[in-house]
Amino acid sequence: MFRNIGIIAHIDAGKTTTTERILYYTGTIHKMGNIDDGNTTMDWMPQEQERGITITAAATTCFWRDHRINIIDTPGHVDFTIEVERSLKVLDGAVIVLCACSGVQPQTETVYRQADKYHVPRIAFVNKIDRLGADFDRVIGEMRDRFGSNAAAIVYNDGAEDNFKGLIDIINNQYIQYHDKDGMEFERLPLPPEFQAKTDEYRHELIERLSEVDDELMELFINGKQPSKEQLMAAIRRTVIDSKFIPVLTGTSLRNRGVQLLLDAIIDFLPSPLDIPPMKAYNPDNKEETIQLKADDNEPPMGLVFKIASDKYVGKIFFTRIYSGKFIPGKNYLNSSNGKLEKIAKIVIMHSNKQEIITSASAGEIVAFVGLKESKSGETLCSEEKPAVLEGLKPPEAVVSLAIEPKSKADQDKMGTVLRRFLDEDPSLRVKFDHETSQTIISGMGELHLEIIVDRMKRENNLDVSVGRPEVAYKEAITKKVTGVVGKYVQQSGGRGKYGHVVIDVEPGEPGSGLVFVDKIKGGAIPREFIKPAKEGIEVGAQNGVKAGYPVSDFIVTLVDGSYHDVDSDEISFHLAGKYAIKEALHKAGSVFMEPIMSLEIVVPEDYMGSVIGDLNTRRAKITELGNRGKLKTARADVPLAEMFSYANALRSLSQGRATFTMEPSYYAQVPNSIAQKIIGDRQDPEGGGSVAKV
Ligand SMILES: Nc1nc2c(ncn2[C@@H]2O[C@H](COP(=O)(O)OP(=O)(O)OP(=O)(O)O)[C@@H](O)[C@H]2O)c(=O)[nH]1
Ligand SMILES: [Mg+2]
Repeated sequence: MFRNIGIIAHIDAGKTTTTERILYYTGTIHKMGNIDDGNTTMDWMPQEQERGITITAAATTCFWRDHRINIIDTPGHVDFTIEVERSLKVLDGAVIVLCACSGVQPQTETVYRQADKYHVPRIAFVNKIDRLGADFDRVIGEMRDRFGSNAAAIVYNDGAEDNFKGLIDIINNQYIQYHDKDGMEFERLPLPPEFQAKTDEYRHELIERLSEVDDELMELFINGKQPSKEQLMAAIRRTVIDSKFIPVLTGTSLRNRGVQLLLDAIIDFLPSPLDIPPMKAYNPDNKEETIQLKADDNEPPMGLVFKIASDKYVGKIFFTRIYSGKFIPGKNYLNSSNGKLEKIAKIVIMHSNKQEIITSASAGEIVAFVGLKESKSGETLCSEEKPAVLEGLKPPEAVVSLAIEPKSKADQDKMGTVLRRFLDEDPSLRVKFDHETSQTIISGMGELHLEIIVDRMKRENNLDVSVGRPEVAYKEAITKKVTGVVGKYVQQSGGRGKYGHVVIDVEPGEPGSGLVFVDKIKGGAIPREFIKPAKEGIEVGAQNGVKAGYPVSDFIVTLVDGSYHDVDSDEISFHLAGKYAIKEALHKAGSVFMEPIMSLEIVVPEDYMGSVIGDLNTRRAKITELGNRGKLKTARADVPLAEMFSYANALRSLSQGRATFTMEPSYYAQVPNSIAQKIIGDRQDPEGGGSVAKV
C-alpha cells in the first residue's frame, strides 16, 4: 500500500525541513540535514543550498508502518509555482505546512487554491511552534476565516515559543513526551489531568466539525453518543478523502518534534491511489469520448509525464504518474498526446537526485522513465491498443523578460541547445528571438526564476551570457471582434507554385485563456493536413503584436473558410497564410497594451505603516485590505509589476529592514494611455502587417 503526497506551503514555512525529518524518522537517511547548513537531501541543487530555498520539486520515497510514501517536496517561492502546480496534478494528497507565527500567508492561499483546483485532499501541519509569536489556535482560526476550511486540531501543543514542552494527541487522549534532542525517542503517556478540560474542548470541536460533513458522526452526535476511537478515525479518513475536512497537527520540524505524528496522520487519513476516483481520460481521436481506467495493474497502461529533468549521468528523466496498468522497461508505449511511439529504456525511483532502478512500475506509482525521446511534460503515455489521453498542464503566464547574449559569439549555437533543454524541463519559461535587436529574450515568472536560469547556464553548461535589465513582459490584447479576415500566400511564376488561403474571425477571449483556436472548416475547403500548419502560422503571428511587438493573448481565432490548390498547396503556404491573416486581423481589431498586476502583501510594524502606504500610492497601487497579524500590521494591494522592480531595497529603507513582503502575479490589466506611450517608444512590429503577399 502506498501514499503519493506533496508538501506544500508559503516560502520558508519549513517544507524541506519537515521532509528531511520524515526521511530521518523513516530510516531513509541516517544524518539529518539542515537548511541553514545547506546540507539537506531534498534541496540538492547548489543554487538551493546557497540560497536556502527550494527551486525544483524533488521526489523521494520512504516507508512508515509498512506503507510506502512517495513524497514531493515543492518550492514555496512564487517564481517556481509551476513546480507546485504539476506536482499537485499527479498527487493523491497533500500536507499543507503553516508557520505557527505567520499563519496563513499569501502563498499558503495560492497553494491551497491549487490543491482545490486538482481536488487534492489535505492535512495541515502548523510548524515552528517553537518560534517567538507562535500561536496554534490563531493559525486554525485564520485557516477557517481565509479559506472557509472545515479544519480542527487532532494534535495540540503544551506551551509555545521557548516554553514549548510537548504535544497532546486529542484522538488518543495522550501526552507525547519526547526524550532526546533528535526526537527519535518519545513516549505516549496517559493525559495529565490538567490537560483534560482543554483536550475535551478540542475533541468536542473536532466531533462537531466532523458531524457537519459526515452522516455517521452526525447520527452519534444527535443522539448524544461519543464516537469510539475507530469511528472517529474512520470519519476523519472519509471526510479528508472527500476534501470536506482538514485535520490540523502541530510541532516543530527544526527542533525534531511532532513529525512522527504527522507521518501517522499521512497513513491514517490521506488517500491511497485506490481511494481516489479513476482519472478521466479521453479518446485521442474523439475528445468527446471519455475513458476511465482503474488504478489496477490488469488495466491497459496509462501515465502522465508531469516533469522532465536532466541528470548528468543518465540524461533526461521523465517523471511519470501511472494511473493504470503496468509499465515495463524495453517495451514500446504510445505517446497519445503527439502520436509517437516511445521506448522506455529504464524505470527508476527517485530519491532526491539519486536513482534506484526497478523492473516494472505499477498503477498508482510515481516513477521516472529514462530513454524517452519525444515526450514533453503534460503528455500521456499509454498502450497502443487502448489509446487514451489525459488532460495536460496549462503553463502560467510569464511576467518578466530578460535579454541575454552569449559573451562569445561562438557560444550562440550552444546557447540555443541549452535553452531548448531548459524549455523542455520548464513550461513556465519562454524564449524568443528579437529580430530587431538580434537578442534572445527569455521570459518567466519573476526575476529570481530568470536569475536561476542564467546561473544554471553558467554552472551546468559553462555558458557565460551578458544580461540586460529585467523588464516587464507586456502583452497585447484585442478589444473588438473582426470577421472574415483573409490571409493568402500565393506564388505562381512558372513551375510548382505556392498556394495557401484562410479566412478567420477573431474575437477577445476570457482573461488567462491564451489563444483559443476553433476549426469550423466545412466540406473540406481546406484539407485536414493544412489546418495544423495554418494554426501554427496564426500562433507565430500572434507572438508579435501590431502595437509594439509584444505577444497577443486571450483571444479566440475561428478558422471559417479558405481554399487550396491541388498541386501548389503545401504546409508552408498555409503556415504563411495563417500568419498573414492574424496580422491583418490584429490591425483591424485594434490592439491594446496589457501589463501584469501583482498581488502584494506587506507585513510591517505599525510605526512604518504610514510611509509604506505612502510609497505604495506613488506606485499606482490599489490597497485592497489592511489588517493585523499578531503585533504587526498587514497591507494587501494590487500593483503593476512595472512599479515594483527593486522593491525589496525600497521597503528595507522605508522600514529600517523591519517589513517583509510577498508578491505574485495576479492578472493582466490595460496600461494607462500616458504610460503606454512611453513604453511603446520606438518599439513597433518589426514584421509589419499586411494580409496578402504575392511574390
Ligand atoms: N524556529 C523554527 N525554524 C524552522 C522550523 N522549521 C524550519 N525552520 C527554518 O525555516 C527556514 C526555512 O525552512 P525550509 O525547510 O527551507 O522551508 P521551505 O518551506 O522548504 O522553504 P522553500 O522551499 O524555500 O519554500 C530555515 O531557516 C529553517 O531552519 C521550525 O520548526 N522552527
Ligand atoms: Mg524547501
